[in-house]
Amino acid sequence: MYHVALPCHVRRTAYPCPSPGCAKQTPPPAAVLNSDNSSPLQNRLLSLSCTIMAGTSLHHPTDPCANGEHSGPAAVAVPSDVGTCGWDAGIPVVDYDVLVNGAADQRAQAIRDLGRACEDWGFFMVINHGVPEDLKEAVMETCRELFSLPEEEKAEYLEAGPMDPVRIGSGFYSVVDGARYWRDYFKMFVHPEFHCPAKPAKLRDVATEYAVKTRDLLLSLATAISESLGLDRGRVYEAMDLESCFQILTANHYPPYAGPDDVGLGLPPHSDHGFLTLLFQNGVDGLQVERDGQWVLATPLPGAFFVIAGDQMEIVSNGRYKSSLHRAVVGGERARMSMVSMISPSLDTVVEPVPELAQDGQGLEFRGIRYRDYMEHQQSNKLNGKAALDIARVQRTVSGAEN
Ligand SMILES: O=C(O)CCC(=O)C(=O)O
Repeated sequence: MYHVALPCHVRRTAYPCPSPGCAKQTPPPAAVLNSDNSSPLQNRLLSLSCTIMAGTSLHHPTDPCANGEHSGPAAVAVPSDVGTCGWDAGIPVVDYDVLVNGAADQRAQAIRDLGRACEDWGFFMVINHGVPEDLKEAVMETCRELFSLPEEEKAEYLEAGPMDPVRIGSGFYSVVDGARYWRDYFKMFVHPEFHCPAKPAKLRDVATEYAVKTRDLLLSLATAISESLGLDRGRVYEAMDLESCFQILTANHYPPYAGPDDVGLGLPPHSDHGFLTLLFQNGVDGLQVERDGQWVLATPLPGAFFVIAGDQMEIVSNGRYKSSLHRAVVGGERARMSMVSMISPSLDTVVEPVPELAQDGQGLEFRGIRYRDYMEHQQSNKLNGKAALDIARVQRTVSGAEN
């Protein structure tokens, strides 16, 4: 068993941060207090003792490590420069209805706000998005049923690798993790080909509908993002050949936390390998996003999706929009679930920056890379923040020459 001390988690909170080194020691104004500060996770995340559990199996039915096949996990890398409590996280909110149906001036403002959200955060919430709440609930509930199926029903997917179309496992990719994370996952490739386990029986229909609705939303956001970059609305779509986009649905299940400490890691800091990710959760917080070197707890508005910029966004925008570094933190007695829908270019698309976005005199920040190669690279290695992007980054010497 291995313990790593974790400084204070940055979050909105009703109490002064007790962490040593925290810059803000005064309580927030009443207007930004959380209304629900009584949930176990909320309270635990406020704890002074923010310690990561690593190296302990979940002892959960879907945990491929539960039989102890791994030994001697290494330390989890945890940023040490966190510790300031963000009383008001200020995560940007995009009103999709305004973006699509607003009057010209409202729309123009919404596009500017979207651009700022992508530039400053690479992360925002989208409201009035049109994906029905009962469909969201149905897809999450069906995935919950999948996690609880007997082991033998899932066995064929437990050994799957990152490029297999259906995959069930624990941690990130337990073969390379080097530490155990408090998370079970279920991934399926849903576009251009739809892959799905036979059980639960209703999964196919529910996931098909959810995949279509969230894909439409993400593709529409892609056109608005293109505009926000000062390009034609179809430019990013065309540059990434999103007509034939690739889509993955992922359900994450973080069982009630039973580690030795108050808080553990469900997923270590990472950015997503794709272009754009949509995420919602089951009412239990735990997603944290990095902003200016600090971790901010992402607490959603009712019904909102989180939208997360992925590495392909950073590449295609020539680094103008950064992919978001985020992680999942667990603690408390309630299981957490999150549902992820991610779109990317097709596996065979070579992704490169849109040339119009080359900075004056600076050229392109990234070289072209086939998305399949990028995805395989990021998914087959230990998660290490945004290090995967380096494979596509143009390295320059001090004199400015490219390597
Ligand atoms: O569960 C969450 O909130 C984060 C999930 C995530 O980052 C992922 O699936 O890549």
